[in-house]
Amino acid sequence: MLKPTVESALNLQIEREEFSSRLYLAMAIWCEVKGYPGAAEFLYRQSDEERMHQLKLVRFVNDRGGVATLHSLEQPQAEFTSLLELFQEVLKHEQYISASINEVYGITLQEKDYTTGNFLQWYITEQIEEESTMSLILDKITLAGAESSGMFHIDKELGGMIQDAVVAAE
Ligand code: OFO
Repeated sequence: MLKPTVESALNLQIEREEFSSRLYLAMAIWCEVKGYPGAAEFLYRQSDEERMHQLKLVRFVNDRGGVATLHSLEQPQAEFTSLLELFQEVLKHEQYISASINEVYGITLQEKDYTTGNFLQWYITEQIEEESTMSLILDKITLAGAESSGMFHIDKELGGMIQDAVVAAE
């Protein structure tokens, strides 16, 4: 049975994962409309992944005798000045989510809820991977400079990252 402090921390994380999914959806839409199809595919996929992260938490809370709750969410940022600014926001958001997961993990330690702490390890590892992928992308965009030919190649590369992930999953 989940303690109320752990249950409410997990519910807050559910809200944040749902917001992440909506934020990446808004970003994917911006990329698609602005002519970055590769980046759009990448972000649509990220949005789906965040939804999966949310669902995994929802199922865990319910399985452990708690009740997953949903909240209303603020509207995500939908306008960006460039692909560079957009991915700067992505990295900032991932860092914020990592801090949030660490906070929830800290609460499980305080409450001696090692089962939930163990469950959260998956999220901790996932955040390390996501932060490193996003900062790699950001480095590439920065190196490519603002020219449209550089952005064209970055966009193709982002589209290719999706193909690689699909092949790896098969
Ligand atoms: Fe939910 O994986 Fe990052 O944010």
